[in-house]
Order: sequence, then C-alpha cells, then structure tokens
Amino acid sequence: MKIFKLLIFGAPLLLAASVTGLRVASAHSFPEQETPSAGQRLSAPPSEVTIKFDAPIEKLFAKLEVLDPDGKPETIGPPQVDPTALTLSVKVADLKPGDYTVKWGVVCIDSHHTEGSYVFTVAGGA
Ligand SMILES: [Cu+2]
Repeated sequence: MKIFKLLIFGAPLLLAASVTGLRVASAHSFPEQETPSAGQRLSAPPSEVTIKFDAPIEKLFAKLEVLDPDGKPETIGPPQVDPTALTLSVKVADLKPGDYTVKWGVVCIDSHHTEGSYVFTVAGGA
C-alpha cells in the first residue's frame, strides 16, 4: 500500500523531473549577442536590430519587433534569418531619440520556444 501511494504521488514528480531534465539537456536558442545591446545608449540611430542566438532557430517562427516609446512598431519589412539560422535581424525606420523596446520570440530546431525583450536608447541631440 505504501509503495502504491508512492507510485501515485511519485509519478507527477518523476514526470516534472524528466521534463525539466529534457529542457536542460537539449539545445535552446537564447541571445548570445544583441546589436544594439541591452541597455546601450546610442549617439546615432541604428539602421537595423540584430540578435545572434546560441542555437539554430526556425525561420518560420522567428519574431522580432522594435517598438518606439509609444509602443508603435518601427520595423521595416519582416525579420530575416541568415543562412546559418543563428542570426535574426530586422531593418528599422529612422529612429528619433528615445527608448526602444526589442521583443523577440524564436523556436529552436527541437521546437522549444524562447522569448524575451530588452531596451536600448537613442540619445537626444542635446
Ligand atoms: Cu530547445
């Protein structure tokens, strides 16, 4: 009876452990290098935003948005994934001084989803 109970209550734990183990063991795509980088203060506006990932990403599901201080998209055209499947980039409009939020979402080749956001600043003329 004790063993039976242990099995019942142990199963979800075991499942949780194996899922966690799987997530740790397999490749996940996380940003390795961001251009502009998180928190960076630029004296001149960038023409594009690029994120290099540490593991290949699926072209079909890659999302990259650049939002101005009012939350308005400032990207030009869809984001591009380079042939190595490691770099995601998007062209941006002529950005005025202010804080810009970069929001990204990708799916790695073993289908895990990762996403995040960060802010960079285009400095004012004054
Ligand atoms: Cu993965």
